[in-house]
Amino acid sequence: MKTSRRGEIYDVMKVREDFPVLARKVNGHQLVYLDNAATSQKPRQVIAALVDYYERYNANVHRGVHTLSIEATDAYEEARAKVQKFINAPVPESVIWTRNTSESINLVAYAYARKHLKAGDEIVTTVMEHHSDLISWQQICKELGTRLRFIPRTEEGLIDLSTIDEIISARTKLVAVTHMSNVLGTIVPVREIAERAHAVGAVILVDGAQSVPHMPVDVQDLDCDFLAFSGHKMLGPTGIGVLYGKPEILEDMQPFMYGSDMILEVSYEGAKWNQLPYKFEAGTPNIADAIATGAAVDYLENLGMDAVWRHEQQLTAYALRRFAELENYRVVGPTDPSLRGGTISFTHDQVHPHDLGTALDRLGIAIRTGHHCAMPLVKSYGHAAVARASMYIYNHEGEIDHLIEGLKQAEGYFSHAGSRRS
Ligand code: C6P
Repeated sequence: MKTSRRGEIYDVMKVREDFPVLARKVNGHQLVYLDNAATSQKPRQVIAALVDYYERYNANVHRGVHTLSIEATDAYEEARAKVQKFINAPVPESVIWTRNTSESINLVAYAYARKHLKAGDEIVTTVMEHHSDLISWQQICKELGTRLRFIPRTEEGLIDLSTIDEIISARTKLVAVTHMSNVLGTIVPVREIAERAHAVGAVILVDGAQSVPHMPVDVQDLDCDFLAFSGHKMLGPTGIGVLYGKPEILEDMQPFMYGSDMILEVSYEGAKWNQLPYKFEAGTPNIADAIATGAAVDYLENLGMDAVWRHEQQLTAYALRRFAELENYRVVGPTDPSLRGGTISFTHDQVHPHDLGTALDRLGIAIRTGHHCAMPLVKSYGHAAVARASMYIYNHEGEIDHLIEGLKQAEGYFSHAGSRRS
């Protein structure tokens, strides 16, 4: 692993040069972008891959015999192979392009759960899921008469496995858990949960929206049956996501959507489905964004996912130390940096998170405030909203210092102005 002159794992300043937007000024200040859990910024290499496709070989895939179509098809399938390698999937056919994590989870809910679950069965999730990995299962339960059960959290915000053998039982048919909480930063012990799920004959879906961009994720090592994630949180474009599935499970599933490319043969009476992964990719796919996601994977592989993760862990440890210096701010979630990622939610004893977010924006610092699409979790801490700073490969300690100074300023301003919204 390479270490830069400043003792960083890779040269963050050099990496920053690849991200045009990071040179921007916002409200007269140098942009400090700490909203990476919502979406990451994009390097020139990813933007160039998009431009290159549209300028040189824009064509539909899997349909043409002309040069442009063949080039587009090759690039589209190469990107799939890059993703396959990135998550160590056994075969490229196990990687399905979707629109985002939400669609990937919905695909499993529609095409797997509806076929394999029935009234009386149980679905198990955790209390720290994003709405995408909660509402789909609530709806399936309403429709099929299945029961939704929750793995609890500890006071500190870690997953509590003490009752796992009771929660995941012979009635459990599907387990759906996040790999890293988008609110608490908590890393969920997915491998242990997968072992328990498989011991009772259930399948496990992992929501990797917040883990795949930040740490090495190996689907064979985790032994998950499904993994869902989004391109836009890992340097790629919006509108593209991935569903990994074990090939034998995908084979046994019905298509999620119907149309062109997902069929082998059609008559007026019926149709025969195409092979994997095309069975799940109806219609003209998001070709440009898939190819650009391949470029994003190249970028991350070039840094090395071990290096990316170590960089973020160091930065998280630094940020948590700096937060601990603040008297009236409270971190919501685990404070041990080895148990969490670089997504740090926090509150102030008096100042509303939205006011903090607005005050920081005046200083060019972008954070997110609200319930972060995990309303029940945020509410369980007694809050309607929290502020959240989330880091990525290009953030550095100097930016954390700006954040902390900004928070001190905001506190001073609002204490005088008397902000006490609930
Ligand atoms: N969380 C956040 O600011 P989509 O929007 O489909 O790409 O990803 C959904 C999703 C699913 N699971 C987790 C753990 C997530 O964090 C997200 C997206 C963003 O926290 C936008 S709400």
